[in-house]
Amino acid sequence: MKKTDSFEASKKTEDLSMNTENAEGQLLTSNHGLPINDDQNSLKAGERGATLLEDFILREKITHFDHERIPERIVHARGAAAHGYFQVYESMEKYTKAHFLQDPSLKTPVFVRFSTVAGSRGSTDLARDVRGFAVKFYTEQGVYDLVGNNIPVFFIQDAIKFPDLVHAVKPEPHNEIPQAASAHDTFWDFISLMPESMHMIMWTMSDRAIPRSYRMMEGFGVHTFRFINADGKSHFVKFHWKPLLGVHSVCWDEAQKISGKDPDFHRRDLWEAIENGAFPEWEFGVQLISEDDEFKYDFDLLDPTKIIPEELVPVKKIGKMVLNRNPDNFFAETEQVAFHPGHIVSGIDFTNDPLLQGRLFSYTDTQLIRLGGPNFHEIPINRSVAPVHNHQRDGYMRQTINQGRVSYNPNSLGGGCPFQAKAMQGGFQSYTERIDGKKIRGRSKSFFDHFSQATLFYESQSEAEKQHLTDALRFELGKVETIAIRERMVGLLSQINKNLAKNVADALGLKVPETLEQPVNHSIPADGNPEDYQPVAGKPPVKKSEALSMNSTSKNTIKTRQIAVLAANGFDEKSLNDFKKALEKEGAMLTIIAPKLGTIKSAGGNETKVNQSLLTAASVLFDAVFVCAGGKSVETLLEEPDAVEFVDEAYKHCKPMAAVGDGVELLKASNRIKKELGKDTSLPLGILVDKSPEEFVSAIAQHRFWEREKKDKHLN
Ligand code: HDE
Repeated sequence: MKKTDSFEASKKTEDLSMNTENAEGQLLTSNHGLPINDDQNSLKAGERGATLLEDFILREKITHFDHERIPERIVHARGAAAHGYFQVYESMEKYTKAHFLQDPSLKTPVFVRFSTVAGSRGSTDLARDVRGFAVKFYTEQGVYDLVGNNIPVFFIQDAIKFPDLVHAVKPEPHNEIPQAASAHDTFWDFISLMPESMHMIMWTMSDRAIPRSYRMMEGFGVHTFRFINADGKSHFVKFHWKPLLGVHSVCWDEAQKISGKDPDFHRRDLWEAIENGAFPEWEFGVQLISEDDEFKYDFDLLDPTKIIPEELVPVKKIGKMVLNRNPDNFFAETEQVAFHPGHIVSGIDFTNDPLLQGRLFSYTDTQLIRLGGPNFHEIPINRSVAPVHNHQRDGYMRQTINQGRVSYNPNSLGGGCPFQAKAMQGGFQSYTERIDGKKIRGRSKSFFDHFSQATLFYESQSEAEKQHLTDALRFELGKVETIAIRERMVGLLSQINKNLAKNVADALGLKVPETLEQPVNHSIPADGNPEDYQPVAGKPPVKKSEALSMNSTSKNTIKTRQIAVLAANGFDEKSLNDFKKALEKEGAMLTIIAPKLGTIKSAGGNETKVNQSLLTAASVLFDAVFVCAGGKSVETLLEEPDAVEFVDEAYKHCKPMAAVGDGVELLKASNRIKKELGKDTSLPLGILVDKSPEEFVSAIAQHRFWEREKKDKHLN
């Protein structure tokens, strides 16, 4: 029995089981149930003759194959997903009547898809990109989709700019280059003309855009939504997912190398964690703002380029989500799942955020082309566990067999069924928001402060994070060929933070203009007066926000961390066993890496299985490195350039490393480490020689020792 089977079968799992198929012990058949006798040869006129048109078995097989592909998602094409459940900690009745947020004993099934945005279906997981974080709750009152990202703001304020943004970031249309990368001219051309994107750019240039794992990312609903309680009272709400493993990232050099060594790194990581029973968990958090406080802040709650700092409105953790089952079939589930921010339940409602309003149109529309028609809600993964009764009928691939002659409302022939649901029966009622105003194409002035929260984000970062963000901009703009685009970007960055602009400009061979002119906003109507559309200088809502820095994330666990153990024949069994025991006790996963596959013999003559050879393993795929003691083992490893490169790279990427006994000799074979070890008697941060396994556990929990990196002089 698979570990995941031991978990309580959820309602959705039962529902899906009606459509699952298992061929174990069965005869091969055609799609129409005819047992097939020969699946190796087509029907021919004579042994060497032409294939006959009559061969319905061949034709069925090839025709189905020819039609196997559907269009990939226009954005978020590359993804991975898992099943699980959500449970609220205490009733949220005071704020919302949403049924799944009332009863702490209720487990609501969920299906969650994580994704990158720009790359195509086969692109690398480690692109510098936003990650999608889409959750489908199969509630007893219908499907609720929380279609969020791992970054709490967005590039643009109005849905009408979305096709422009996506065209700019996708591979350039003349040569389809580059794949899954924003480091090219069209993206930065667009961005450099759109000051409203600056806050999001700070996030996407930070290490948040290269997560260590989907399991170590935050999720955000981005827009402000509404909670509505049974009395019809509304609260504004922002949604958060907080991973229990903390928020962690890799570094850019590593990301680029992982893309070559294992482009499925995140997909594999999610899959393996669940198969191993290390179920990923997130706490669900809400920031609640009363209706009366709508205009209390310097920023507009409807502006999706703004956060509400947690210092102003704390995140209240109201529940937990656990992912405990991998999909049975990637296409049927992960590919065919159709999310839509408009799939909501009573107790939750929208606001007038103009980005959200546009999304409410887009998602159903895109499923119509992607999944081929209006019945995509009947596909098993999309099917509601709450019963569905209405007068919608027919269309391609209709599955439901509606009985009776009535498909209209009002009707008397069907006894008036199905009945409209009263509010107390869960009938959805839109929030009766008062709207007074002229019909205009325009944007509220309250959306015009484009820089203060970008500054807040930058200034809330740790030194190492600032350095990485600076380097990311240097990399991305360094790949841009048009000098004028780079110059415009330096101008915009100087509005955020002068040192940041200077450090980026230096690397690009540019100068920051002495006098900082207001940047021009090019996103204005043809007859608009540019003066009316200039960004306004706002004040950051708080000076610093700890929650914005990954440095302040929880660093108290090494659960599921991947530890590389370098060893060869003659290794010291005791030191390996001591470390193995201590690390595995804390939930880490060890991989024994040796020059060749098979087994290695300890100095005492006992055999241990090798999990990977130096040829198939790579330092960038691990969180930490342990070098076993044992003179002969270390001697062998020293003769392997791949072993030396392994520790050298782990050092470069600031990973915790431990060596016991002669193991330190392998570390010293790396020039970088030797230089550092030679500096004084104390060891460089995160390098543990002849230390206890427990000290190694604490070092791994720190994730990285960024202090090892070279820093710019002017960072702040
Ligand atoms: Fe999406 N987005 N989006 N988006 N989005 C899609 O729907 C769109 C936006 C997000 O795993 C598409 O089924 C518009 C913000 C996720 O299947 C499409 C606008 C946020 C996913 C679409 C936005 C998201 C999508 C493409 C601006 C974070 C993947 C395929 C108005 C809050 C869901 C599809 C999955 C997917 C449109 C902006 C998140 C075309 C028009 C902001 C996680 O409908």
